[in-house]
Amino acid sequence: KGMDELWGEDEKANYTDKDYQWYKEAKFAMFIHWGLYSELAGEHNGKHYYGINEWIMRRAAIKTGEYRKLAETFNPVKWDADEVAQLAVDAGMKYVVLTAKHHDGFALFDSKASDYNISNTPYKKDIVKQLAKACKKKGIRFGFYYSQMQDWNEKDGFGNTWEFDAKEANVQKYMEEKALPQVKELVTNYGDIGCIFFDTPGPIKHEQVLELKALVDKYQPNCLINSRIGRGLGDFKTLGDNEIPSEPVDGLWETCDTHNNTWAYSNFDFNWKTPKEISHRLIDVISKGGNYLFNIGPKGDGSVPEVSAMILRETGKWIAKYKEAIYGTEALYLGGQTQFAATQKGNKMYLFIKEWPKDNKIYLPKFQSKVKNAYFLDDKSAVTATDLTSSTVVTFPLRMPDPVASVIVVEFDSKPKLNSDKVF
Ligand code: H79
Repeated sequence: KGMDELWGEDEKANYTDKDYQWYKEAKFAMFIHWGLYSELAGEHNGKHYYGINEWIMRRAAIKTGEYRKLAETFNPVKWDADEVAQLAVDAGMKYVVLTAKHHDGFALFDSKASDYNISNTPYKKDIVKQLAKACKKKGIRFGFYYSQMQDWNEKDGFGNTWEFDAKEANVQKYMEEKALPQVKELVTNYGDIGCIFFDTPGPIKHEQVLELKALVDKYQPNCLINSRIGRGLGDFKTLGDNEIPSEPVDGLWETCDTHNNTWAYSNFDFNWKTPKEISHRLIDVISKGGNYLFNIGPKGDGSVPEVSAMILRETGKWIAKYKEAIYGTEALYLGGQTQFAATQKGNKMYLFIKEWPKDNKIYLPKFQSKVKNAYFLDDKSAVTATDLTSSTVVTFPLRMPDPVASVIVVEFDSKPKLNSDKVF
């Protein structure tokens, strides 16, 4: 219950008139959680904080005076924006979303609206500028995360209950003096912004959301805004953190997912998802019509944890092999099967086999469309797909399964259409 007040009651909007085709086709993207908290890496005053490290300021109840000292030592000399953008490309990701400002209030960009920003660190250089430029160079879109209400550094921001009195907070003043001016800087100084990930709208008022949205729309009319702007005014829906829906969702939506159990880097979390797990979660999301925003958490020195980078590059190899079945596809729901899932494009169904069936057979629900042809996507070797009275059975020859997931293409005489919406 306590957390409910952070999210607002209506974040369902996921329809928009903006130019969203690129977003619909993109499917896979990189989230980057990086900031002063990355320096702490899950540890404060000798105490270890397992779980989400970007919340360490609140979890350890660190006062602003002490937390701000992290800016004096923030010097991520190993950060290389081109390398990170290249990692996104290698992983098969089509856009990148960077925490321009998280709840701790520190901005990774040169801000005139608040001196609590990257310019006033030993590093000095504008990280948003570097990454926006690097993404453009690599041909992928750039977007940012911005915590519009929660700002633990400001007495008028929302959320810092351990140092300030919430009753005294003048949230409108904070919006006018920091959030709106900083968002204006972000949408005017860094070229095209593909999308914005706002977060934890909390007590934000309808008029405040309208003002924020109008500001973004004025300078970036096609920038897609997520539902966590609040009050049902987003262009696409952000599901709950790490949430994959059990059934298809219409409209534009995104699942954001951690690589381990924290968004920001922690020294104490080794629970990395494997390439197979990441691919399977991607399949789950795209078979229901969404985008998969997958997170990396660079260290305080700016380097991406090597194991995280290696796993993403490995995942990217599988994605590259089956790109036809991934990008630009639509949902095709075959029931909540764990063994397989599908996408579609034109008259083709792409059937992802996550667990190879022992009898080399998959029973699909009955299609109205007639099967014309079926084959493995990787080597084009033939597969038998037979229309039965109540199902379509796909039978394949003995072969080496792809250890991540194999993909079978089934071509129909028309757009794949199931006999019934009620499958299994
Ligand atoms: O940016 C990431 C998270 O920091 C952010 N959303 C994603 C994208 C987020 N905002 N709110 N939450 C996550 C909910 C956080 C709840 C908790 Fe906690 C934080 C539960 C456990 C840690 C607060 C602090 C309650 C207990 C400790």
